[in-house]
Amino acid sequence: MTEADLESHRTDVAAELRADVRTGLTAEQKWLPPKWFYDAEGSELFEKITAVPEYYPTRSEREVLAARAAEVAARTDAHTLVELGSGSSEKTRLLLDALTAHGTLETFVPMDVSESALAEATAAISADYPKLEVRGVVGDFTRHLRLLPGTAPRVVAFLGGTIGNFLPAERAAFLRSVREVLAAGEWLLLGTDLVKDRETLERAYDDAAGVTAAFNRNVLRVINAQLGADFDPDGFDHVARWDAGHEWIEMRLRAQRDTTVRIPGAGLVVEFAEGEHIRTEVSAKFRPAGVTAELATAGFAVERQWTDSQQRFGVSLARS
Ligand code: AVJ
Repeated sequence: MTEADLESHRTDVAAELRADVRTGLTAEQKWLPPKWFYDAEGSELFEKITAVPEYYPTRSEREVLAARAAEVAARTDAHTLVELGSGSSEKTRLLLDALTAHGTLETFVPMDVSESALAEATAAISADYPKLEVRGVVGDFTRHLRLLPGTAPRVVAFLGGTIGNFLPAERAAFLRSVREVLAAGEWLLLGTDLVKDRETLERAYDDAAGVTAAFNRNVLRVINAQLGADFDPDGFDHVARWDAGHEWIEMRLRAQRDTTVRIPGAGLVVEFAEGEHIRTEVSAKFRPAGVTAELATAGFAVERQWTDSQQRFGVSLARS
């Protein structure tokens, strides 16, 4: 992107945050979209979450990718690897190594809403893979998919279980939109966290060191910084609950007392009663057969499906 593009992108992003805050914080049941966690600080906190002992998804997915990356390369003959929500692109190296060794890869396209995380990742990958063309895209993968460059066949990797952060209807729409930008014979590599016991799940989202709690509260700091709000993040408790009916983890921020928050950038004054919460994230967990069915509905055929040795996390390779 040029500086002018970046600048108009930032304006876009600010307007979107304002709209999301207005919609979410004036709703009967208050909520905020999880993508606003990820400013520079939030992206760093997420990286720290991936290292806490309770948060297994990153390690479980890495185990699958380490075991299967060569098979992904052999089956897909990918010329382009696109990574949606790439963050630090750390697990992606397993794929880049395999695809480079296979000899077909030309271009890597990491896409992320976090400009800082993307800049760091792009620089690091370029340095380590000098023959690879690296084309970072700052953008929201729910809206900017059409911008994806690279020659076919492309593999679009959507890892980490981030698909679980969509609500079911958004998830269906998203998978369809990915299918629509791909030509027949291109690929989606999808990471999905799997349904398991409540204790393991709730611990993963409420670690003893409090990193996830800080990550959750960070969304209030983002709103303070971007919209001039006066949230006291420490006045909200971090809550993570397994919802067995929906099969998702729900993260909330719960007001410790009656609170009035001013959000001038959104033209809002928001009242919280003691105990009232903002839903800040859902993280859906999946069953392998359900993933296959949802992908089929979107127009993908699952060719391979893998899990780690403890069957905690799934990775599906699907053909469009
Ligand atoms: C963005 C999907 C990787 O839902 O597990 C981690 C974000 N939230 N801890 C997830 C998150 C709380 C995460 N992913």
